[in-house]
Amino acid sequence: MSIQEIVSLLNEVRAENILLLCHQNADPDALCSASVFSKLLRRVIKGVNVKIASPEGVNKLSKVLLSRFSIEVEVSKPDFEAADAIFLLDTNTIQQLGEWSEEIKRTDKPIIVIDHHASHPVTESLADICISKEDSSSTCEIIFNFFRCLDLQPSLEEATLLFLGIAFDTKHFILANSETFKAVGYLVEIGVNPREALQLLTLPMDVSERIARLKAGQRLTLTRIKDWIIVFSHVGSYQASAARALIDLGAHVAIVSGKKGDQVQVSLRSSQEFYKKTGIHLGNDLARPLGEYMNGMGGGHSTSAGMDGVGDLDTVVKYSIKILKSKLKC
Ligand SMILES: [Mn+2]
Repeated sequence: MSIQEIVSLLNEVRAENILLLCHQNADPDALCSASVFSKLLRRVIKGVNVKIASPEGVNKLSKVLLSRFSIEVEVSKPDFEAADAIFLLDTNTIQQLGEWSEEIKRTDKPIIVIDHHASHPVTESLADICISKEDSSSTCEIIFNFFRCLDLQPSLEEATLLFLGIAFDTKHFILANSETFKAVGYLVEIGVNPREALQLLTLPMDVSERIARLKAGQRLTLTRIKDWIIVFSHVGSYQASAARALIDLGAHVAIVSGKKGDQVQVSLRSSQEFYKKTGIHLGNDLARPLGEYMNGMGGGHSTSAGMDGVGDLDTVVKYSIKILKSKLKC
């Protein structure tokens, strides 16, 4: 499946109005890929009208990009009836479209998916064309390759947006492969300034977040289990940011709680090294049982998880240590 097939489908249905959808809370990869793709379509199909919409708005970093670049995104429900073709960008399941997913199920207009996550069977069955390239770092990298296929060159602004999407999804190139670096090299040759562009992906931290992080450091208690350094702390807000900060300070696992009445909210983070060497999945192995134990719910990813429950901070500490000790066979 290629860009040529997309263009011929759009010509076949004489598409005049095209709708590009991002996932909820669109991140820079979703937003930048949609923006650059809209410009590419306007170049390839003369007179076409392309709209970008993102259910429930865009995320914090994307908001910074919206203020910096000329990108128009609708956050209220667009006119699905008026669209001759609908694209889903960086969107793996239609659930990621929130309430708008009903429109996708209902429509008889062509649906085209462009994504870099493993394709979901339901999304595949709804799509007329499904380009899901799991080996691409980002949707922006796929859009970049469309330019190559069409023998077109991105403008400097387009190149910058593609660079930003790729940088964001690869965690500033930590997850990049050789194809990604080739694409990035090309974009930099067009004139993208990596240092300036990357600066746009760092959110300024407000005072209350800084204080929460510093207080978390001040209040931390440290436990060693085998060679692993586990730290606990508590702050009134910004638990997730504080937990990340404690990992940066040197902890292998950071568990930061916040208490509101008898409710306790916990953010858990671990280093990649901890996950790789112990196989302990923070979401499944720690946050979930902790949530059950504390009459709440917990879960998340391998090195980043959260839990909401009822009880005190002491219970969080004791039960977490108990689970970790048993998992680490102490
Ligand atoms: Mn992405």
